[in-house]
Amino acid sequence: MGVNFMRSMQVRSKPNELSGGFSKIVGILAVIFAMSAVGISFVLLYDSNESMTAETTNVKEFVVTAENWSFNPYLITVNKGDRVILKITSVEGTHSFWVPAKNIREKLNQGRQVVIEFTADARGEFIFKCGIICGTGHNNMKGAIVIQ
Ligand SMILES: [Cu+2]
Repeated sequence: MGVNFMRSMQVRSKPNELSGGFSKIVGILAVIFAMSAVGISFVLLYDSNESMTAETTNVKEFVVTAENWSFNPYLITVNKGDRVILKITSVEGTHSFWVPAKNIREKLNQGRQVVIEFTADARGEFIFKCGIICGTGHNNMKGAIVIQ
């Protein structure tokens, strides 16, 4: 009887060992998960801090082309406070990029990129247009910078 009892204990102890091993794995996984969760939250915290500081120094870059007789894109939308970089190239003819309200006026020679940089300091819609009489469609060469 005693031997049988021991055997049954041994038999019983086997699944216990197995489940013990299993719970060890679960434990290790839980630790790994917890550590990675802490790591992820650190990353999130770091990221949110970064985006918080970036709100005042957000850089918005646009590649703009001018041709006969349009700008592409003709609508440039940014947020107030953004640092705006416009990389403008005429791909056809000689034009200019003129923002009367912002005192910006740059000649666009074909194939030569002009970089205009400014801070969007006031909300509004600022019309830009070609400032060089460039042909029959000259008056159509306009667009807007929307600062919201
Ligand atoms: Cu023009």
